[in-house]
Amino acid sequence: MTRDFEKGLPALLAVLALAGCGGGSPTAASNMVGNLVQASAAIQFTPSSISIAVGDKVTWVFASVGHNVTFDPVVGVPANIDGANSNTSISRAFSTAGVYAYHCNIHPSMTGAVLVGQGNVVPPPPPPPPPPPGYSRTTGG
Ligand SMILES: [Cu+2]
Repeated sequence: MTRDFEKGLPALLAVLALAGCGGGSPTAASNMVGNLVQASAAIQFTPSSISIAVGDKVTWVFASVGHNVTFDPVVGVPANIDGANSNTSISRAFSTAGVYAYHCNIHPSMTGAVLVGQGNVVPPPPPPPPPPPGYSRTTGG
């Protein structure tokens, strides 16, 4: 008969499962969540424009060709990413709503823009209107 074997199999599988899940290490990539712009070897920023909420960060991912991120000088703009950056990732936070155009000094045809708080992010709903002034609860009886 195979009944005893079948009865024991679930217990055996449970033991194996417990023994096997000891080393679950979480991926440590919380710094790189979303809002990535690739500064590619093909001499372009991808995507060329990115929309974020106020206070969010954008991370530029520089490939093998050196690039920089030089912002137009407008109010609220973060610091430029100067020099020739390759094989690295550099972030900037945007704490002021606005449109921040930028380019690469080395390759003037490389342009991009960061749209901060420009409507892609759903705003909180407005508060409910107050009840009309004449409203009263005297409908009893
Ligand atoms: Cu460049």
